[in-house]
Amino acid sequence: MKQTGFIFDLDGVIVDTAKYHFLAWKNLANELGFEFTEEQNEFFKGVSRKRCLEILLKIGKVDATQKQFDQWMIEKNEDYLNYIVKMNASEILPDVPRVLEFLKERKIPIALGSASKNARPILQKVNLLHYFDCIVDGNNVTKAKPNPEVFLIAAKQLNVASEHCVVFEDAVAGIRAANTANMVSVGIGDEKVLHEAQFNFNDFTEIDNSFLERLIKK
Ligand code: B16
Ligand code: MG
Repeated sequence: MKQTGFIFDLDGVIVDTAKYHFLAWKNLANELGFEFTEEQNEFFKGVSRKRCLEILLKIGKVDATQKQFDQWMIEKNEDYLNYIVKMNASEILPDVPRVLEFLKERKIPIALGSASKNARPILQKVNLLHYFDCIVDGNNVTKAKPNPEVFLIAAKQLNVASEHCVVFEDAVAGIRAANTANMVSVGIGDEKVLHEAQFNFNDFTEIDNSFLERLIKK
């Protein structure tokens, strides 16, 4: 039997940091004189910080010099980090620890594959860092999802063939990245949005141990 590897996205899969990203982008939008809604924030999920700011400025019809752009990137992240420092294990999404523990007990390699450059401190804050054999995040990639780079690097670091990797994702771009990498894609969230995934669940409470066993033996 071939070794199976599991790759988890962070935001929207392990923790709900989308609400903090939203608040930080909203604060910046308000400072620049326009509104930013939760509906608009949906399009920011799984998208890099730089790309998010480009979209935000388009929404607000704001032109920026390179210097302003860089400054606003820093400002948004500092604001975001002020929310992150207050995070704790209570913010882990339901049943994530059970799934991680189940895989760990079976010595299954586990990776994080996230667009965030703050992945490590967040995992540390919620006390989950020790589950991960490798962390691949926004600091390690040059091409954003839907490019499969983040997951391909993770598979390589886990020393598992791509076709034997399982990816949990909440963003369409992430599902596409997993499919392009020839990995098993599991959508976490709205099935209508994530219909390109091979499997769909609202959250990890719907994923039982027998399903995980099946993925391991695939
Ligand atoms: P940062 P994921 C993504 O995380 C978020 O979904 C996205 O909204 C955010 O802009 C991106 O990380 C970059 O985050 O500003 O912390 O580097 O879903 O890929 O885990
Ligand atoms: Mg995500």
